[in-house]
Amino acid sequence: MDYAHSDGVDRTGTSPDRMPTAVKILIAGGFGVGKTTLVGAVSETRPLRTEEVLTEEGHSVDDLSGVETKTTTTVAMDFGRISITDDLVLYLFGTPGQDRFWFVWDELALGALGAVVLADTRRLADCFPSVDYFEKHGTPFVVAVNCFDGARRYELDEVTQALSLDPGVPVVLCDARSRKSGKEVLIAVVEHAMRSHRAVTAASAG
Ligand SMILES: Nc1nc2c(ncn2[C@@H]2O[C@H](COP(=O)(O)OP(=O)(O)OP(=O)(O)O)[C@@H](O)[C@H]2O)c(=O)[nH]1
Ligand SMILES: [Mg+2]
Repeated sequence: MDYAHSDGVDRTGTSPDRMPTAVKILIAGGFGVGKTTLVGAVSETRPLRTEEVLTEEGHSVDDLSGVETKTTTTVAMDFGRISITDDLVLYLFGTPGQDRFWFVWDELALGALGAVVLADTRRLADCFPSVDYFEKHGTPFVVAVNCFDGARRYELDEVTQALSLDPGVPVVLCDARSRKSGKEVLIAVVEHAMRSHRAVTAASAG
């Protein structure tokens, strides 16, 4: 797919100093699902992180099952940048995974073209709040199942059913540690968001 021209704008023959289109994508999902890992794996610039150390005192509120080796958590956001083509740059905003940081979501979500909801099949229900949020706000999103070692593999349509997703919501598998895999997820969300925005535009025109 040629993203540069998919918005209907003819940019052939434009000057070499033209600015690429920049879009904002959110990386969301439950606690410890790999959001910071994904942003770090794909970002071309050194990612900005806001990590704090998980303390003993927090163990009663932070459910570490499945991610027992985790030592830090995101308290505000992750930020990274990746060029998909010469004409399209994505700015990635990773959300904090814990409920007590919900208050930053509305700020982070402002102006986002689309979102990735990362899911861990060992704790699938943890991504319900993210799915609910994007459904409620009409933000196009894809669900990316982060394939942790040893986690049970599910069929993609089992994930669709378990999360009661609209059948139009793409579900993909990924490895959040892999740049190639992360980039494929981002291409999936850009394609889905463009399809959704075109459908909305067509419906309001006709
Ligand atoms: N085996 C495996 N480990 C992973 C994968 N993705 C992330 N991890 C590990 O899982 C832990 C959690 O990853 P983070 O990227 O911090 O998760 P997060 O979603 O940003 O966490 P919060 O910000 O606290 O919600 C880290 O120790 C990662 O190294 C994966 O695909 N496979
Ligand atoms: Mg994080």
